[in-house]
Amino acid sequence: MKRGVFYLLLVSLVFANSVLNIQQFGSTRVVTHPNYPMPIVISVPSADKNIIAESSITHEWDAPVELHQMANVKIQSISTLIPLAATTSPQIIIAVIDSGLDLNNEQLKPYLFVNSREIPNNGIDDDNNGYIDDVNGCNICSQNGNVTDELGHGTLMASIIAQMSQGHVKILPIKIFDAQGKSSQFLVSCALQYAKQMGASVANCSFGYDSTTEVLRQVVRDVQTQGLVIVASAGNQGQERIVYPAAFPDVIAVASLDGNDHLANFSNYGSFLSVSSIGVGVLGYYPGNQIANASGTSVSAAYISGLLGLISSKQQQQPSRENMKPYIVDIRDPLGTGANLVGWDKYSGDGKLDISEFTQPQNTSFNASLSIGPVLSYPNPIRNYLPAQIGFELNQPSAISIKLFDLAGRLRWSVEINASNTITGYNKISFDGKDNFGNWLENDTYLVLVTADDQRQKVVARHRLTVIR
Ligand SMILES: [Ca+2]
Ligand SMILES: [Ca+2]
Ligand SMILES: [Ca+2]
Repeated sequence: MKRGVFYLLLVSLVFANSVLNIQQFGSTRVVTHPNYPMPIVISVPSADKNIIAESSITHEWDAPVELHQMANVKIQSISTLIPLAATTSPQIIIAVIDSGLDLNNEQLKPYLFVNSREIPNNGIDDDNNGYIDDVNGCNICSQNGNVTDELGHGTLMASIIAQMSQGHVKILPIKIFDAQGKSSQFLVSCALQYAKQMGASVANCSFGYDSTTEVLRQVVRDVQTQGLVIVASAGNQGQERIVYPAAFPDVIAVASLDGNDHLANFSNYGSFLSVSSIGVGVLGYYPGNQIANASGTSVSAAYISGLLGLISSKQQQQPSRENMKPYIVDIRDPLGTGANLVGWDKYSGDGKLDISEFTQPQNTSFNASLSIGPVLSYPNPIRNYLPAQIGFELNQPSAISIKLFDLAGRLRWSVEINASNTITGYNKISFDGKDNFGNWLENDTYLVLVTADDQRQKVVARHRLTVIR
């Protein structure tokens, strides 16, 4: 084979793998991708009919899509998953278009969408929707129900959505990202249509790209017309920058705030922003009994999707941007510069959501930070070989470790207390004034470290205790 012919073949192969074929039939367009047998069907508003002539065949390049990887994430293994709220009706179906879901996560199982028209594991597409055995979600790439999460991102988003919804959502995982976090706009289009087809009313899109295909633009408009609300993250480049799908009309575009309600340093922003939400240090599950402390606009989008599910369910309405309005709180100083930006601004959108009327303070929330109050002891100093009590306040029961060091830094006494022996409120521990070998501590000042550990956070409080005999 001549070299020129070889290159021509190679070029046409690459071309064939990345070009969408668009066929027009009256007011519908059928779009196919050479690698994926399932076409997507778009209904075209009449005003658009001139874009492609009737009965025509056109082509468009497909374009790559990248997951919004976390700006920061710390992952740790835990022995027990923190319980989520019990699921309750009415429920809103939220599609999580992402890297899949850890189906072995016991806490997420009650939240999983079930496709009752599909018989599991029989290798047959029973409901004839183009996807085999898609019982608990769908893998668009392999056209089956294998949503194994190779990245963790999808499981994290699903757990944040479940948590923020307080039990009012079902999660429909739709996998479009491979183990490298890559996908394409055709797959996004398929995923949005699948979400709508399965009855989802919200689609969480924690991913983005700078430029968009016309096909995806039309699919977004099409599913929105049918009532699907799209929530998308603004991206993590820390720039004023247009990112899709967040920047499509009527998509709820979400930026990240830090704990002070200021725009997080990694968050993109711009004219397309709708709202903002906490995006720093948010906890969620990772596959394999792990927990992640994550920061990024992905997290913020998931937060808003979950809250939208909660609000809509409480209002007994289909989710919409309008539902959120009564709960929006304006952020006037989104950069912490003392500005007074009343109403919508390009750093925080309309502001953040305040759903405090729905939160139960007694609920030990997944996102509540463990805290320990100041450590006290009585008497202090310890005198005349009398026992003392060490006390501290906890905001939730947790395992406690108390360590007493002398000023040379030597550990002299320690005790471990199970979480079941602690209470929310003031806890008291007896201390007999003796070291771990049973000897009286000599006259000195000692450092007491009290560590509370609820298996996802450790918090430490310090105290000085003096012994005078
Ligand atoms: Ca099916
Ligand atoms: Ca089946
Ligand atoms: Ca504002």
